[in-house]
Amino acid sequence: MKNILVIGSTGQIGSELTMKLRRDLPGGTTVAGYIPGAEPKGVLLSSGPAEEANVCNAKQIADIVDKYDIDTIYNLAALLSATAERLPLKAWDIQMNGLINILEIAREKRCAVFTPSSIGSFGPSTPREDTPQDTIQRPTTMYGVTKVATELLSDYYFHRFGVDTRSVRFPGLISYTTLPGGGTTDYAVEIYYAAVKGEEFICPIAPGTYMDMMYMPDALKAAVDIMRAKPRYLKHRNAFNIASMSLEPEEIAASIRKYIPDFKMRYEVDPIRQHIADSWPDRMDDTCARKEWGWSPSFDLDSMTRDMLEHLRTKLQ
Ligand code: AKB
Repeated sequence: MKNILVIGSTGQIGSELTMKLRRDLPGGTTVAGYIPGAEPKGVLLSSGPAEEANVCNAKQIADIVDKYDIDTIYNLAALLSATAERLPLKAWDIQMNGLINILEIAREKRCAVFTPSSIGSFGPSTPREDTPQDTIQRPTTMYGVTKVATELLSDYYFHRFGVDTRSVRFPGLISYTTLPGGGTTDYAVEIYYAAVKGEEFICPIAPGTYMDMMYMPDALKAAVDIMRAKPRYLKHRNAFNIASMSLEPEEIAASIRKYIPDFKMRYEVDPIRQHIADSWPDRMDDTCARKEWGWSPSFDLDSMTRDMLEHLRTKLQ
């Protein structure tokens, strides 16, 4: 992993992953791929090259791979779960037609590819507790359908053409740098912004709704470590369960109140997001990731809350 293209570099994951790769892997080039309207700014722009990289434009991506001698592609372009329910055909186009473009380029030009999967790749018939690595995947959302197909297609390209595809199933990701947009787990980020602004938080997800969540530094570590793992130890590839904490809204609110005692939250449940959340697991079993490439998260709820509040206080002051 030396010269890397991050497609979707200005999104929630991409904006931090691009910076981490530039910091942690000096000596190579990490190109920040973006689409018009979501151009990189500030340090993301000044710290390395940026190129327009629309996943649906195969020639554009192939030209970047040639220009920078790219060996690894992080394909982060996606519509998240709630937006994908509103725009299912667009989600299909980006997530599926985009993916096949990337896999074909990777096949021809010998690149490794990381395309994230998600807890959204599971559905209501999946075991909810300790969801196994290999289990029923019959999602009922377009987001989930594209994520299962992403896993299958990525495995297909590995077995059929030897393309080095690897991935993880991300939980809901909590971070302070770039807001997510259109996801079912977004509430777990927005709650911290409301707390720091001194606002009451209106929670769109019902109390008692457990979902896997993870703090961004752990998610970034996973995205890098899986691509650096020794291939001979990987029995699985697309995609590994990775878990860190299983949370419901009241628990996050209680953790925030340890630092902001008068924080207030009430519920206005969004039926679309709630329906999606109810179809996802409560807690994944990540034993395979731990065994096959040493996955281990660092943050728990309270250490994440402390760090989130500290950074957001600086950011929002
Ligand atoms: C979403 O809520 O859609 C995403 C995810 C869990 O994949 N954050």
